[in-house]
Amino acid sequence: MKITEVKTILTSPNQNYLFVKIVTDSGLYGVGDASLNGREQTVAALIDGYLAHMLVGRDPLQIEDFWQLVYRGSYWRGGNIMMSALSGIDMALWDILGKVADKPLYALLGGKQRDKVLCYAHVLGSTNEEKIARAADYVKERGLKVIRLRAGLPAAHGTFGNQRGQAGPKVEPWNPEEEIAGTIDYFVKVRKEVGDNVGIIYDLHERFSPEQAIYIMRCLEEYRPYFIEDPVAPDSVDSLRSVRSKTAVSIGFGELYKSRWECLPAVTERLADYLRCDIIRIGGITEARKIAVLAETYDVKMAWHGPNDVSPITHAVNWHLNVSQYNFGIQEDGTTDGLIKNVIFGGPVYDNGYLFMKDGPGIGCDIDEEAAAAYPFRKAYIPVCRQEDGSIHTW
Ligand code: CS2
Ligand code: MG
Repeated sequence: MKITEVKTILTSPNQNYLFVKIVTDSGLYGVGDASLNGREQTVAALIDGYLAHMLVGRDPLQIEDFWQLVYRGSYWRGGNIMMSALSGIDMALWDILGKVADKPLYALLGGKQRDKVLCYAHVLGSTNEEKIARAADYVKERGLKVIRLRAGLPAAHGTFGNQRGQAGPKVEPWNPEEEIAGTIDYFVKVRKEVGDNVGIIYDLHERFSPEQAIYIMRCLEEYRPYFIEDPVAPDSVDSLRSVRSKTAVSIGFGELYKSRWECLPAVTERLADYLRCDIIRIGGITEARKIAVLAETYDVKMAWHGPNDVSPITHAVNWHLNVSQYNFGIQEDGTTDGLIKNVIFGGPVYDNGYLFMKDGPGIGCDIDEEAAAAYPFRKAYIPVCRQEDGSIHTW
């Protein structure tokens, strides 16, 4: 079997996405997700301009070899653009392998250890009052066992605040004292609203300094967070070490990691209880299974990143990894029932706090290219924060 064509598909139903479709001379093809919110066109250019030519004519089942060829063969290691491109291609190659073997992806990873996947959803809204009411509704009406709150008062409008067709990033204000007080107040009110038997994750979204994060986490300790996510930015491991050494609540970390090697301190020093790598950021399925085993070795659970700016293809890959891994922790369910469902078919289905998927070969998703073309790509940017003095702050 040989690869005959590699397509990149940019589309913008409810949000921008980038897909990879790899076609073989047998007629079988595989699909992958290479979406990188705010930089999709650059990833597509890398695939179209450099990587596609390296794939055509290759045996699609030589997956690991291609991964090493791109990661080590490029000399310039990794980075978000390279790893997103590699991840999308890697997913498509595993999808082809599953179709050749006529087995679902989880069967290629060692088979199921569970049939359903515990998940959590984002509680979003434009005011705290709205979000607190929605949190209660999610628990009572949708049966969620765990919910996720996010820093940023109020939450950005639109999908992560990015409006398509912008000339540049939307600017949101950042006032640390207001945010610290608001974060604690919001969490306490949600805890009172949903009771003690519901897990509450708070994504601090890399926005606080170590001392601010330590203060917040100590204030929240008595309210038992399920985990505090991204208390600090990933750039300085010492910041995470400082937070870990001075707090006693679970930490989820890692969605911004771009390689297995970046994960090492958080895993080998147990600076995190939940490792939250993103399959697209980290190098796809080939890399994800290695990272899960690394984390298992240090008793760290996996909580793969699953926002709504990755597609049902990535959510499906998360699901296959989750059912087959021993050290599965919990899955973020940022899936959207929006227009993306007109473009990508298949993927996990939510029911009463868990995610399920029906059996099928490979990843279990497909793409309607005509439907994708009906939603032309429109450049969008992730918002930025500026402080009162006008300086930039992590969004
Ligand atoms: C967030 C993400 O879900 C999360 O954990 O950190 O939604 C993040 O804001 C987006 O992926 C940014 O595009
Ligand atoms: Mg996050």
